[in-house]
Amino acid sequence: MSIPVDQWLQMLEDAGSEPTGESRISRYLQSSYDFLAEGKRVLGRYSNLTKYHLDRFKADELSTARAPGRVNLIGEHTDYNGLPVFPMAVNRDMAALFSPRNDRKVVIANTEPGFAERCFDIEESIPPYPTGDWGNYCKAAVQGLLDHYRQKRRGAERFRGFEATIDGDIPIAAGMSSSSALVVLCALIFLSSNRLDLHTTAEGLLELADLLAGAERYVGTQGGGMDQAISLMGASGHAVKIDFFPLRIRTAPLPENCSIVVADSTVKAAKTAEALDKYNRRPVECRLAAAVLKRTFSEHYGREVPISLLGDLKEEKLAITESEIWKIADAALHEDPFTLEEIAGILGQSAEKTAALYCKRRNGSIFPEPAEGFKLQQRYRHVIDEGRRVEQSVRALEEEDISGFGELMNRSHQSCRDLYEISCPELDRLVDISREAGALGSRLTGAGFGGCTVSLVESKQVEAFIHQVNKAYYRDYLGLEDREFGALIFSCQAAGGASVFAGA
Ligand code: NG1
Repeated sequence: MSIPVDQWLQMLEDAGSEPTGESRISRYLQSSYDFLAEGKRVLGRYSNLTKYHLDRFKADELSTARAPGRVNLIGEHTDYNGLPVFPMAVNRDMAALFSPRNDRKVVIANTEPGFAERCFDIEESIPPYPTGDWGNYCKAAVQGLLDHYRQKRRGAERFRGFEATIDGDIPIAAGMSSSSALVVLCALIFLSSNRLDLHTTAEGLLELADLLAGAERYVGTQGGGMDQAISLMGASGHAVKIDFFPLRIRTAPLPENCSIVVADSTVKAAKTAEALDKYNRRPVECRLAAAVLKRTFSEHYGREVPISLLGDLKEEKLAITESEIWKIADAALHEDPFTLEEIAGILGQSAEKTAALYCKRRNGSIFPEPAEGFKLQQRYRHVIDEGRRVEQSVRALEEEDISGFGELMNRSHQSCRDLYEISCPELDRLVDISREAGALGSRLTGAGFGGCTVSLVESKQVEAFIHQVNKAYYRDYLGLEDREFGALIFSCQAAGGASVFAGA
């Protein structure tokens, strides 16, 4: 299935001399990247990756794979609540060269010196590295697939490992999902190394996306399934609306006269233990809000009303009219934060049991009650309204109502800032500056607490827009020198989903 190294080198050379040529690597790269616009950069990257890989590993044959990052246009923190998101895959990715091994070892090197090589054995239960270690994303993918095939009784004990060199050009810890792209990439490498074909059909991709969303919890986040799904199923030139439980996708063309500009606030949204707790507090609050609502609805109707996620508050799911749903839900959640004691009282059980049911971290420890209490009403309001904004945004794009879409993005940011409280002063400033610089809409994107903003800008204004943001945010607000901020703001193209090229 793999390509002999000399053929690979020859193909890279052919592609270099003839960027739009018909060689197989050239065709693979063309279907994965906007080869005409950035062929030179792509080839430079792959040449560098090849050199690194061949210096490190003794390979006679090679395969390659890539998994894109994403920018979420709207729909923040809705996925794990069972409500839709609206991201696009971007032309920034994690790419790898790899070869299967004959034993059960996984060896991963990285062209980035900050990511030291990792090596682990494929075993029934793979012990994680310390929290925050990059190798955990690879372990997450391998463990997830092992568990999947073990359940299907597909000879998981015979799986073999691989050696790979990885090169990423997605800004790290910036809310563009470099970590999920790494999970998806390692999953494709593992599947291809073991001649498994889960990723080769449309239904298989949905199954794989679901499986990897669960698998990534290995690293300790309690996130939803947006990032893995969009990395696997991105569509060139399109944003993708993703619905959950069950996972479904629908593409919507992006307007040709507009660009999507991503700007890094430079505040790192790294997934350290402390940052994980900040992030995970939101899913905890959403689960508590859903539990309180389930109890209230069930008492009101004298039957068990099936609410386990905030996204279950739907007429078709509950067999209750929309207007009744909102009347009861709005009345059940007061504005003042809830104490654990009060929630336990509503649920008719002890505080200990409530904490054990709804406030557990992945490692089994209990998430502590925040000093200010649990802000159930604010979190509920954001999630429900944000889900509606996603539906409205898809319609706006389909009707080519660009300013309507921009306005929804602006409202989303406001809600992320005031109700979900996942913004920070730098993101707020960057969003304000972006709007002053002509963005039709601008908002934080991704988990929040730092990372990037996404702005919708008329294509003919992009250059002036970037110039003004450079000046007002990076130079005047952050006090950076010109040479320091070249790479921090860029417009990105909607790219296709992850792929493998094994030469077959
Ligand atoms: P990022 O920005 O990649 O940390 C996280 C979650 C998403 C989603 C967003 C917020 C993971 C892997 N990703 O994304 O599922 O909940 O936050 O919309 O947990």
